[in-house]
Amino acid sequence: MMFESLSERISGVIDKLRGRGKLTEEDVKKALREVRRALLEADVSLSVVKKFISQVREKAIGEELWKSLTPGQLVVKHVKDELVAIMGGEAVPLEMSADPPTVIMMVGLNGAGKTTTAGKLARYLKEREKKKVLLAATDVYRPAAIKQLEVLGEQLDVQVFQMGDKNSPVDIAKAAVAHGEKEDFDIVIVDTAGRLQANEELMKELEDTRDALKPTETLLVLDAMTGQDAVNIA
Ligand SMILES: Nc1nc2c(ncn2[C@@H]2O[C@H](COP(=O)(O)OP(=O)(O)O)[C@@H](O)[C@H]2O)c(=O)[nH]1
Ligand SMILES: [Mg+2]
Repeated sequence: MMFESLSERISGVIDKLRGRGKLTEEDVKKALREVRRALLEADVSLSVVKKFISQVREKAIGEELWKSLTPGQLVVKHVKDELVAIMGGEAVPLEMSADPPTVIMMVGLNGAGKTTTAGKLARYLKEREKKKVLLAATDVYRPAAIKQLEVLGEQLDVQVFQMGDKNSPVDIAKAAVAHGEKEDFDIVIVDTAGRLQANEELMKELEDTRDALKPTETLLVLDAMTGQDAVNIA
């Protein structure tokens, strides 16, 4: 969502350049100023923005961009290349445990999309990677959270492990992993309850679950609108 509005703004700046023939150095500077403002308003950190702008400017000036016949396209290319570089370039594959099942724990704030993402991940691992996946329902706090996961599991034809809401999340998670071992599951995705960082008791419980499970991967699910506070949540 964040990158949609950001990319719209950047496209707007670029379109202004694209429509014209030759550009002056001043045109390019002005466009980069607008890109800079768009990035800052999208909550990209100042140091990242500075680096981004200076990289694009360096490349653009190196090519004497404003003398080119299609300067707009070149600016688009540089902006895009740099955005991809900032976003981390390549995707990192999920780490699989040498001793199955691989345990993946979904963490993140209330409503961030943990359960939805657990479902998407389960489908991906099942269909693309041909893995036997178990979903574990450990959100015992929100009414209907278990049901939500069960409905997802049914839609995806993925087994859901649950023990109702009378057991502790740690116990349910441990039992789910034991079940996964016994039944030869490749992967157990543990859907946890939402966490507000301010809530110390719940944070502690999440840490206990992590310590008990020693998950292969812990995935932090964030809303794209979170911005720089994401660093604090992590
Ligand atoms: N637009 C949008 N909505 C999402 C996305 N992921 C989840 N949601 C919605 O956000 C709400 C909370 O999602 P849920 O997975 O239950 O969050 P959880 O509390 O972290 O488990 C639900 O209404 C979802 O339909 C997403 O990628 N895009
Ligand atoms: Mg949930």
